[in-house]
Amino acid sequence: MVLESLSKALSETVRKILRAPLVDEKTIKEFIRDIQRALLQADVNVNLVLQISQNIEKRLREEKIPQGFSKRELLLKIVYEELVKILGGDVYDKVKLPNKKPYVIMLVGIQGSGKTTSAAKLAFYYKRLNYKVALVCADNYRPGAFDQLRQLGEKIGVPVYGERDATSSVQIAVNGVKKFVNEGFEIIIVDTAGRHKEEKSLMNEMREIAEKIKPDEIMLIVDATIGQQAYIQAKVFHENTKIGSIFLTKLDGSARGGGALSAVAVTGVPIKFIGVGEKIDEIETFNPKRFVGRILGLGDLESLIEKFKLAEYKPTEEDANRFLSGKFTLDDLLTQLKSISKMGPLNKLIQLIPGFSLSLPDEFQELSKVKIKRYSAIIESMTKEEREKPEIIDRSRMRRIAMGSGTSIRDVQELLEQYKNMKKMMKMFKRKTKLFGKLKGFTGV
Ligand SMILES: Nc1nc2c(ncn2[C@@H]2O[C@H](COP(=O)(O)OP(=O)(O)OP(=O)(O)O)[C@@H](O)[C@H]2O)c(=O)[nH]1
Ligand SMILES: [Mg+2]
Repeated sequence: MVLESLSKALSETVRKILRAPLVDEKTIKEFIRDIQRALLQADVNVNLVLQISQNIEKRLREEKIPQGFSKRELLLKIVYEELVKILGGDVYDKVKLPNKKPYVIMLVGIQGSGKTTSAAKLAFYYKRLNYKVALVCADNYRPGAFDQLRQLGEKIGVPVYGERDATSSVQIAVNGVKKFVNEGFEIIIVDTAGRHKEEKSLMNEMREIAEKIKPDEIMLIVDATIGQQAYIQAKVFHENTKIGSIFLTKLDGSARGGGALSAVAVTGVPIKFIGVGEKIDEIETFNPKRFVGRILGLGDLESLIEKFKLAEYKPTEEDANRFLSGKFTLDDLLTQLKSISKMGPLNKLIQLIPGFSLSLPDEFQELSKVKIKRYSAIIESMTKEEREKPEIIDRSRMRRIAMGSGTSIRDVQELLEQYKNMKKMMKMFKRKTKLFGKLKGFTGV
């Protein structure tokens, strides 16, 4: 798996704390020291490591253990959250699929960082999500750059634009984007050159291309094997052209990947993808929460975190009002699904309605964990438009959504059906609650 050594060290540490008969000061100190050691070995910046350990200790001192939880569980939750934080935290939750057409992605990065390989991986990734994708090779420095991309494009059936003997890479980029926009392509990925005599001329060229083609997203490609040095690279690029996302390559087998990940996350730019091998399908979307769950090697971690969330969940008046206003969009459903487990927030909300002691109907109760995951993935694979107007989801959109979420068309249909029922239920609740007059019960929850 990615970052094998870090993962091994961390999961070992976690197992140790799980086995410890007693979680006292000494065990905790040792636990934190083990984590420090693992992070340092993965080339995470020393100051960052110190900061994490201080945060963990401070939070352990200050946070009360919620009822029904043990100190051990609280400790794990804090460690999980602090690690997620250094990898970008909730930034990922805001990362969406391109929802504008055409959508132009410009790749930048230094020589050998993996731009061309990643361009093809991205094309493959989006093509599988049923987008009409094209590639532009704006690298006229390296002979063979065009051929490299063309061969990759051929493999995945994606057209590649390039020009031989052209003198201006800016012009190639402009021509390529124009051509593919005219031909109705939805995602156009522009590969650029990394080979320049000096940094300044590279930055100038990137700026010039960006000014001319006005990409919707500039994606920085960074080689993870350079470890925490990745910070300087990300910073310099970010200052010159506004970077919208990061693709971290060569995380497979890189012992310093943890350093690279945490270093680029400091820029505040979301890490969208990671490269985990040379092959075209060796690309993964990056989600700090999922990632930390994996490297901590604790299968149950996610459910533990969910349990905490649930215990901490307090519906706001706004939640309640929206819930009852009948404006229950797929985005609302997604939010609910994310915090729901069996006796989730929906139930809590309903119990707040004065005069309502009834529990939820079966179809709410029976949302199993697997289904919640599946439903969330399905909604996450929808565009903004689809979430707002689910009625536009026809069969071809269903197919795309199913592929994007790793589910089947039937699953998508089922989700939409469930959603419709829930929406109906909301309306019914609304009518009923009217009978009970004002919803005073919601305040001061
Ligand atoms: N192991 C591994 N190798 C990768 C990954 N991504 C790219 N590479 C390799 O890195 C090397 C450089 O990749 P390129 O895509 O040509 O890099 P580039 O940034 O386009 O290079 P220039 O165009 O010369 O600036 C190639 O050997 C790729 O196979 C990855 O995720 N894992
Ligand atoms: Mg290249």
